[in-house]
Amino acid sequence: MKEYFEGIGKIAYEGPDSTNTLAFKYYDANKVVAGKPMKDHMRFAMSYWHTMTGGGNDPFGLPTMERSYNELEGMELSKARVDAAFEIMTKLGIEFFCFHDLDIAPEGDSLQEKLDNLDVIVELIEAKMKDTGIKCLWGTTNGFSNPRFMHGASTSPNADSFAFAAAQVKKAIEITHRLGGENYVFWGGREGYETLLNTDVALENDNFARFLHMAKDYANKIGFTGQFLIEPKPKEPTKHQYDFDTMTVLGFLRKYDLQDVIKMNIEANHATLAGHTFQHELLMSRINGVLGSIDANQGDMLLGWDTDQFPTNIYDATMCMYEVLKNDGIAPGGLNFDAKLRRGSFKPDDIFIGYIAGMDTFARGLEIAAKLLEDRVLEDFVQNRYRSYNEGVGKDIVDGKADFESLAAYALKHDHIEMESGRQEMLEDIVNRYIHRA
Ligand code: XUL
Ligand code: CO
Repeated sequence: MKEYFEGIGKIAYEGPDSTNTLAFKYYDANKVVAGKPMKDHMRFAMSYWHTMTGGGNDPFGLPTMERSYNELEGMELSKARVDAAFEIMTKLGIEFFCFHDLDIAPEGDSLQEKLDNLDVIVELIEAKMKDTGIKCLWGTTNGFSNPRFMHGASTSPNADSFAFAAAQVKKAIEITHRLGGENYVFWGGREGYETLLNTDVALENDNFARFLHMAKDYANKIGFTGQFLIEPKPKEPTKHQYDFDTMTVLGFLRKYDLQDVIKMNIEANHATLAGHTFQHELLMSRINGVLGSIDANQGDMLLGWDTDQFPTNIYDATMCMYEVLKNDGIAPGGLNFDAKLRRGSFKPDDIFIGYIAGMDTFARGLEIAAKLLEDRVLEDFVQNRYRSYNEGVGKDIVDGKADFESLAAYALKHDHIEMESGRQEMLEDIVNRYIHRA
C-alpha cells in the first residue's frame, strides 16, 4: 500500500530530554497516572476536517498545504485521504477520529449522489478501522458550508433548508452508528442570526428544538445509543450563535425538555470567544453533569476569532485535565484536536509536529493535575474557605431551615463580621510550583 508520509515512522516516546522533533517528550501512552494509562485519560482523536481536508486557505489567500494526494480530485481524493488519515493516526498512536459527512466524501450534484458517495467511503473507513483498531469518537454533519445553509440549517427561514439538513443529519447518524461512533455532535454552524431586523428568534429556537427531538427519535429508532452532544460557540460564522455557552445551552435544553438527551462538547477556543476561560466552560458542564467531550485547541488572545491552534498552553491543559479528573474521566467522550496548522506550517511533517505538541502538552497537564489533586492543594483550601456552612447559621441555610426573619434576627446579633483573605496570589503561585515541579 502507498505510504503518504514517507520518512516518518511510528512516533515513539523518548522522554523530556529528547530533542527529536518527531518524538513524544511527555506522552507515554501506557504510563499509568492516577490509576490508568495516559491514553485512557485523554482518548485523543484526530479531526478529519482540519487534518485531511484543511488547505491552509484564509480569507486573503489560497491553500498552502503541501500533500502528496493534492493532485487527485473527487472520489479519488476522498479515497486517498482515508488511507492517509489512518496512516497518520497509526503513526501517532491516536486511537479515535471525528468527522463531518462533508470531510469524507464530495457533495455530488444531488442529495442522492451525496448519500451514495458517503456509502462508498464509509465502507473503506470501516475496513481500515477493522485493520487498525482505530475507533470513531464522533460523527457530525456539515450544515454550514453550502449556500443552502446561508441563513441557517434547522434555524433557516426556509423550510426546504430545514428538510435538507434533516436528511443530512439522518444519514450522518446512520454512518456514525455503522462506524460504532460513541458520540454524535451538533455544532450549530449557522444556527444564529446576523441581524434581529429580519429574524424570528422565537420560531428559530422552537425549530432548533424540534430538529433535535427528531434527531433523537431517529437515533432511538435505529438503535444508536451514542451520546448526543452540543458544542457551544458564541459567534462566528454568525454574529450571534444560539448555542452561546454552556449555561445558555443548558437553559435552552431545559426549556425544550432536552436536558436528559444532550450533553456538551466543550471547545477551548469557543470558551474564550464567549469571554470565558476553557476551565470555566468545563467546570460549568461538570457541575451540571453534562461534560460530554472536549475539542482541544487554543485561540490567540489578541484575535477575536476562532484560530483553532494546536494547544500548547500548559496552564490551560493542566486545568482541563484537572476538570476531567474531577469528572471521573471523559469517556465516552474524548479529547479531539479540533486544531489546524498555521498557514505557514505547510509541510507534511508539520501535521505530526502539531499533534505531538498537543499530545505532549496534555500528557504533562495530566501529570500536574493528578499531583495537584493527590495533594488536595486546592480542594483543602476551598473546603476550609466554606466551613461556615458546616455548622450554626450556615448549616441552617444549607439545610433549608433558615428564612429572612431568622437570618435578620441572627445578623442583628452578629453584625461585626470577621473576613478572611481569598489568597488568590498564593494559590496561583502554588499552581505554578506544581507546573514547574510535579
Ligand atoms: C467550529 C467547530 C466545528 C465543530 C464540529 O468552530 O468547532 O469544527 O467541532 O462541527
Ligand atoms: Co469544534
